[in-house]
Amino acid sequence: MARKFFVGGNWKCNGTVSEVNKIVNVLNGADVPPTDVVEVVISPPFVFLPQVKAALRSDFAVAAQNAWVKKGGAYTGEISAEMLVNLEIPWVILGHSERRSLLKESNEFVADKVAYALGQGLKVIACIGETLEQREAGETMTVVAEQTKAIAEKVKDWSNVVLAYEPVWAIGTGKVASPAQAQEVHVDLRSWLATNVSSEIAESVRIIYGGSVSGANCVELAGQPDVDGFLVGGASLKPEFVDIIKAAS
Ligand code: G2H
Repeated sequence: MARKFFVGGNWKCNGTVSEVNKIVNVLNGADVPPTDVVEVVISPPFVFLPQVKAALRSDFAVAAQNAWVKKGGAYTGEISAEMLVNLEIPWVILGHSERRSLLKESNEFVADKVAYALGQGLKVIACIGETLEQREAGETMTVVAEQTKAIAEKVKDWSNVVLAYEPVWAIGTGKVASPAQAQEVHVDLRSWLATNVSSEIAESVRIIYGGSVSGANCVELAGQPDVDGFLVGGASLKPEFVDIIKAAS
């Protein structure tokens, strides 16, 4: 079965009420390919989730940028998967490299979060990717495989998982991976999944690319057979995000 193109907009820790309204207005007025061609998911900061969900066009979905690793309770400052489900937020981004590096989220912790969120009925954009140091040491696939293995050990049903390959050196730096670099890792990752999980999952799971995706580079990246979409940061706050969605067609 063909993998449907997926475009996520990760707003990270950005926005005000009026900026959010402006971006949503641009998205709502955009002429984009239909939902059988592209799945679009917008991920604002937690505090704007209800506002965005209420105002956003119905063919786009919303995602949280994180969720707590288990049932809520005495965890000050955290947001539980149950709360997201209660608010009818269908998606969550987990394991973003900014959380792995700045907040020291380990492979195991991320995997526990992925498993818990899936268990609560959320769909998960699970992020993986190597640092520049690891790439230069020839460790890209080792790192990406370890991150994926931690998830694979705790997740059996991959139907609600999208894997986002985001090389850390390309994130917010303007240094996008070349289409060939992205394709190479996506192919290796798919082959790792075929060997270590199953050939069906390797074939069906969407592997999207993230890291300085823009209106200028999205078409060539989208042309790679194993690039099933994008997780977009900086450019998702700008009108060019619409061009990135259109790269699906
Ligand atoms: C990678 C990406 C979105 P940017 O973090 O997840 O951000 O497109 O700004 O590099």
